[in-house]
Amino acid sequence: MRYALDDTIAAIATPVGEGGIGIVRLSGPDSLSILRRIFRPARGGGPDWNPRPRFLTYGHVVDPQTGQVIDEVLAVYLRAPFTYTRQDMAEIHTHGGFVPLRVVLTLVLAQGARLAEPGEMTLRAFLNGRLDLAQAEAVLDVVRARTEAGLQAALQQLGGHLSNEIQEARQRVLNVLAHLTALIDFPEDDVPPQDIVPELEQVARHLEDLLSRADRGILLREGVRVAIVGRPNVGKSSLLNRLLRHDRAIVTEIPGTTRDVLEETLNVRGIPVVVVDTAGIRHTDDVVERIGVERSRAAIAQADLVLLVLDASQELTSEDEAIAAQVEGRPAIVVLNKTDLPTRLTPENVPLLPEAPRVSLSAATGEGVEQLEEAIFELVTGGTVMPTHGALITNPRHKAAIQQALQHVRAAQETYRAGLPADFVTVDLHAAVNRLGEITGETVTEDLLEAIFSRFCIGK
Ligand SMILES: Nc1nc2c(ncn2[C@@H]2O[C@H](COP(=O)(O)OP(=O)(O)OP(=O)(O)O)[C@@H](O)[C@H]2O)c(=O)[nH]1
Ligand SMILES: [Mg+2]
Repeated sequence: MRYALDDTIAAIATPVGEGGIGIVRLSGPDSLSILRRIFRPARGGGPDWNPRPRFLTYGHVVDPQTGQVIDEVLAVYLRAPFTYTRQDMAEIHTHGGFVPLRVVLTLVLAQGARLAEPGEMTLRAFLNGRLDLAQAEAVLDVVRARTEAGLQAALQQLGGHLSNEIQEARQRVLNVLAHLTALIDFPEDDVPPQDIVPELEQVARHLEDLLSRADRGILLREGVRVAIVGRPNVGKSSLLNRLLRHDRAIVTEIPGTTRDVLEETLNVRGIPVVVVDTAGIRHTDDVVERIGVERSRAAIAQADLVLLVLDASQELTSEDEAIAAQVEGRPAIVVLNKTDLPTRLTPENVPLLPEAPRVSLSAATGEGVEQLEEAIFELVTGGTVMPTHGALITNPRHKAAIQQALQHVRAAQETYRAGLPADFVTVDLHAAVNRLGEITGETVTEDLLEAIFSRFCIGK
């Protein structure tokens, strides 16, 4: 990634494909002059065209070399610093097809703009102080949100909730540091006494509070993987379809119908749940089925939660037992399917996975499916409700930084209590300040920026 800020970058900001409109976006000092060269407003154009910032103007994109009309568009100029990147920007709203977008972009690049890297617009917003790092990451979380609850959490972070709390904690540590530094630098002067213990204790409590809700927040953002496993024909694919409320997987009475691993995302009370339907596990000589069975085993290993499906209308088989043995030790729910038929298995008489909750249901009628969703939610959240106040940590990077900052604050408290010299205490406090600064971006390496912004889409 290049960190040049003084050139003008451009990219297609809308997704590839057909749509009502598509947008080519520019950011940088030449945005307006490039727009002037290629855009001919329907009225009052020419090189002196002076668009009113933030107002759309109707007209045409014209190739200045050939005079050929490229597309009929709306164009807008956005004047620095009141823009996303805090630079001059322009947008050209073309017809939403791949060719008009590509031709307009090519023309913009021919006028001297450089093709933007992924996330480079947001990187500029960050480097120009429009957003801090946690807010910049929230932009991507908003785009990628898979549930409304996830979107809400991302919007809160974008609005600066998390940043404010982190800044507050960081400022408190900085105040303590300033006091200790004064003691070290001017030992003979009268530095007013300050009890740093309660101040650091408050910071530590605050960080602990944030951490206590982090796993919940990370769930909202990242979701969980749930693998549906069981021997052939017990109704795994029927259950997937039921959970999705549409027929995604092929269901037949032939054992071995599903031969590959299927993935779909569900919303279980705000948590994105990726459900994986697998091939029924059994010994088989069929090459394709055997590969499917291997993948099922891998799906168990990768899942956060396993649904072990049994056919309640039949006695347990050695295959059921063998599969249960593979699931042993992992978070799991035992699903007794086909309760619309006369049943032989009940939640009480199934000895497999004794620790796991049991849910009886019928994938055929839908009876009991809500209880399964309930059980999934309970298991992944520990049953507690989503916090509605205070900032929510949704990002493992932030969680790790807070954990480390907390350790340093705790270590500083220990050192201070032990009566060691002040500069021993300040080492840890400096480290805590730096860790907190990594969240909002005060202390940040180029590698970290690269890692964060390269995950963005081009044009964002
Ligand atoms: N009566 C009844 N039949 C069901 C139920 N769930 C599934 N079935 C039937 O059981 C058969 C197998 O269903 P599938 O969903 O294909 O089973 P599977 O576990 O995915 O099977 P494989 O892909 O072969 O491993 C089909 O004939 C379904 O209609 C149920 O709740 N009640
Ligand atoms: Mg199946």
